[in-house]
Amino acid sequence: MSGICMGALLRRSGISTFTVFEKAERVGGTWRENTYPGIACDVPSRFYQFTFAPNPDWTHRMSPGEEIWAYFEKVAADTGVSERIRFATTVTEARWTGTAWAVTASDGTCEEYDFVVSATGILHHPAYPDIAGLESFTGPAFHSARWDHSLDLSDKRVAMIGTGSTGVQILSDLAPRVEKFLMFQRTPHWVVPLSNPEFSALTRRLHRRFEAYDRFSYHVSRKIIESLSPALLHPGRTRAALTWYIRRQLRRIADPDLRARLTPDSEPMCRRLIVSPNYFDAVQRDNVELVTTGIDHVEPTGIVTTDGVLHACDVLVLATGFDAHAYLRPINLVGPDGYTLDEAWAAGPKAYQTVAVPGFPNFFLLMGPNSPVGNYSLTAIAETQANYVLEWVGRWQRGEISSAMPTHEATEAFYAEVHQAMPDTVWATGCQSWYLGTNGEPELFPWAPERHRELLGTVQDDDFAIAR
Ligand code: N01
Repeated sequence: MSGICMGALLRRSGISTFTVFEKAERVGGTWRENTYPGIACDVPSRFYQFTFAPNPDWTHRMSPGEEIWAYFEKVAADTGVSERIRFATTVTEARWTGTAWAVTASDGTCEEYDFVVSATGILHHPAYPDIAGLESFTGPAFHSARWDHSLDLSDKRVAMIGTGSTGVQILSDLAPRVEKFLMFQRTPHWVVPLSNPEFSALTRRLHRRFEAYDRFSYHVSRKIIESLSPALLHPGRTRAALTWYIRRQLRRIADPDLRARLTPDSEPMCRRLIVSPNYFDAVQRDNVELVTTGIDHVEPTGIVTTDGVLHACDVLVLATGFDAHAYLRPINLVGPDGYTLDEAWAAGPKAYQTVAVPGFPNFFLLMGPNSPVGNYSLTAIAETQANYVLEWVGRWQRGEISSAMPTHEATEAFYAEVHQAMPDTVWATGCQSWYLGTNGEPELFPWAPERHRELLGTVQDDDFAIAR
């Protein structure tokens, strides 16, 4: 998604001398990799699109994954980015030569580029649980991002480990269509129900006919989502009201025992808030069993919990999330004097204002560390960051710079502010989640998304070491 965004903005500014390296055969990133049943975006579609590529044809308030994937393929084709993509090619190394980046790829090529932009996404390295005996299971077993569509699950007992956003969507879609659904929950998550109405033909026609109306809808959706940011960022009335509302939703669970087992002991929104139109109905179905006893090991025929009970199943789904801290690694990024990204990030990923790393000239990240990902629209963040990168590329084109990288001082100053602001945020109220970095601090942007736009709206020359 972010690579398409960068490519499209480059092309719009008249630059075609770039290559997008894509490890797979098609574009789409997370929407290509994740095709599990029930996949949809939990950010309203009107706001989960690029401002330069409005889509009047979204079918739902929160459209299904397949539709989003088709949207990104269309954007890539319409903007001419597709022509610049080298498919089925993995970048293995990018090494600074002193004047440019030598990029080595799996097709045996090594080419020089003036800039390297990492647009590798956040959630693309599946995390597999370390559970004894997992490989001994004799039925199909797969990660949610590697769904096996060849299977007919209608007469199967499906066991799923993991109850995050992915697990909730899978359960909600699949439970009515299988014989039995066993959901293994380690920690309950907060879930908020939100209806997902279909857009009428008239609405779609209006969006098609009046682009201004589409732009208006984008900004309204953005405003609504941004109006909730005080709840995430500061203790106070907005957080209290939203917390109260989210907690109340559990009343939809009729059985007090089930309700108790589904009630998290962390603050709502401390982990990513799960949005689902039908989870509360699905989890109360007769063919759904919630297992909250810890998993001891897996046997050929099922999962054994710590109380010694064997939960027999035919198919095992691992909805166990992703390694969200790898970013572009294992690509070997080597800056001047052989300084590597692994060295720079030995104590955890860090980026100046989310987009650049000291020691690596003309290198930028989209969706880098501390980007305001939360429950926000990633397309909007990518666009902000890609426009920032474009500003540097423009300077280079005009001959104003030959290279630029943020200083250590500016990066540390940014992190001093991050550390100061973070304790007030709901993400720091004490819960485990993929938001947390190795130092235990959320790797998020501790201010409103508007501030991210403001920060990246102007290039601060003083924060950079610039070679002319
Ligand atoms: O992953 P997660 P996800 N034994 O890390 C459990 C985005 N997304 O794929 O809670 C037992 O949230 C783990 O348990 P616990 C979105 O940003 C967006 O669901 O850590 N359980 C947890 O329940 C989201 O936040 C959409 O105790 C184990 C689950 O696995 C992000 O992707 C849709 C375990 C992992 O939850 C990741 O969501 C889907 C073990 N050993 C996803 N190991 C949209 O709609 C892990 N777990 C846009």
